[in-house]
Amino acid sequence: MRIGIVCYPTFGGSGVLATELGKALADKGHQVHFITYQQPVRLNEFNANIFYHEVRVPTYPLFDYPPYETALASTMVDVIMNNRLDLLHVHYAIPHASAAFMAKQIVMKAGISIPVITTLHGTDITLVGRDKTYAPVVTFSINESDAITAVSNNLREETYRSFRIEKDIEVIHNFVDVARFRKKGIDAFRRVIAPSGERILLHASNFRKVKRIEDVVRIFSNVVKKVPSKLLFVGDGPERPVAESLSRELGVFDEIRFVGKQEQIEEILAISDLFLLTSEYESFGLAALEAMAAGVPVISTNAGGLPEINVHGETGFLAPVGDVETMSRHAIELLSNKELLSSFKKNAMDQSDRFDIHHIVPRYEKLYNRFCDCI
Ligand code: GMT
Repeated sequence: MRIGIVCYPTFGGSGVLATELGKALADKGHQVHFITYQQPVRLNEFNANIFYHEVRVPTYPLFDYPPYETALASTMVDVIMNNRLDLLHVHYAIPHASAAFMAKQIVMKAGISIPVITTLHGTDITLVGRDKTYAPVVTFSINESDAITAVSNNLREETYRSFRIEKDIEVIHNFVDVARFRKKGIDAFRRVIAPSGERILLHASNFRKVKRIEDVVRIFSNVVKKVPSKLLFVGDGPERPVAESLSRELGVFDEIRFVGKQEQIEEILAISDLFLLTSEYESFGLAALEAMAAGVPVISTNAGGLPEINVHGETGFLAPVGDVETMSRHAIELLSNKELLSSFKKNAMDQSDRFDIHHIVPRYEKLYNRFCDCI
C-alpha cells in the first residue's frame, strides 16, 4: 500500500508512535510517506520505502500566525496526487484531521477518493481539543474521518464524553518494539551516574504541567532518605525550572541529573531500576511501556489509560494523582527488596510483550485493508 502518515515530528508520544508505525509498515513492504514540518526524531535510518515530505509555511508580514493548516492541506494534496496514495493516516486530531478533510475534498474534485484514518492520542482530546476555541472543528473533522482509532479504552471513553462523535472509535493500543529495548546496561555508563552502586530512578517526558514533575522530585526526595539512589530526568520543557528549584529546596539537587532530550532512550532505560510517571492524565503512557519493555518497573498514577498497561502489584504500582506518600512508599518497598524488584522487572517485560509491535501493527494493516484491498 501507499500510505501517507501525518504527525508531529517531535519527541512527544504521538510523533514517536506514528514514526515507529511508519517504519514498521515500510519494513513490511508498504510505501510510507511522512508529511510533517520537520524530520521526525525517530526517523533516523534509511529505508527505500520511506519518503519524507516537508510542509513549508511561507511567512509574510501580514501573517502574525502563519497558516500551517493551509500549508499542510496543500502538501497533502500534492503528495496524494503525485504518489497515488491509497490512504492518509493522521496522528493527533489538531490540526491534522481537519487539514486531511480539506485535502480529501480537494482531491475529490479531481476524481480521487482517499480514505482518512484519524488516530486520537490524548491531549488532542483531553486538553487542547476540548477547548471551546477548537472543539467544533475537532468534532467535525473526527466525524468526517473514515475510521477513528484511540490509543486506549480510556481515551475512547473520554472522546465520547467530550465530543458528539457519531462513529465507532476503535481502540488500537500503542505498541513498542520490544526487541529494541531488551538491552544489557553498560556498566561503565551506570558507574558514571551511580558511582557507589546507587539505585537509578528515571523520569522521561516533555515536562509539561500535566506530568506533575514536582511530584517526581518529592518522591525522589523521600526515596533517597531510605535507599541510596540517583534520579535522571530525560526530556525538557516548561516545568524544568520548577523541578530544579524544588530539588534545591529539598536538598536533593546534587543527586539529580537533567540529561535533556535523548534519542537513545533504550540505553538509559537499560541502566535504570525504576520509572516514575506522576501525570495528572495519560491517555496511554508510551514512555511507561518503553520502560517496561526494558524491564524497568513503573510507579505511576492511576490516571487515564495507565491502568491498562501498568498492573498494580505486578509490573509496578499505581496510586491516585498527587499521592506522593503512597508512591514514595511503593518505590522504597521495591528498591529495597532485590527479589521483589527482579520479579517486577520480569513481569514488566512480560506485560510489554502483549504490546509488542508484531501484535499491534497488523491491527492497523487490517484496518487499512477495509478501505483498500491491496495488502
Ligand atoms: O505526553 C504528551 O504530552 C505528548 C502527547 C503527544 O500527543 O505526543 O502524548 C500523548 O500521546 C501518547 C502516544 O499515544 C500517549 O502515550 C500519551 O499518554 C499522551 N499524553 C497524554 O495523554 C497527556
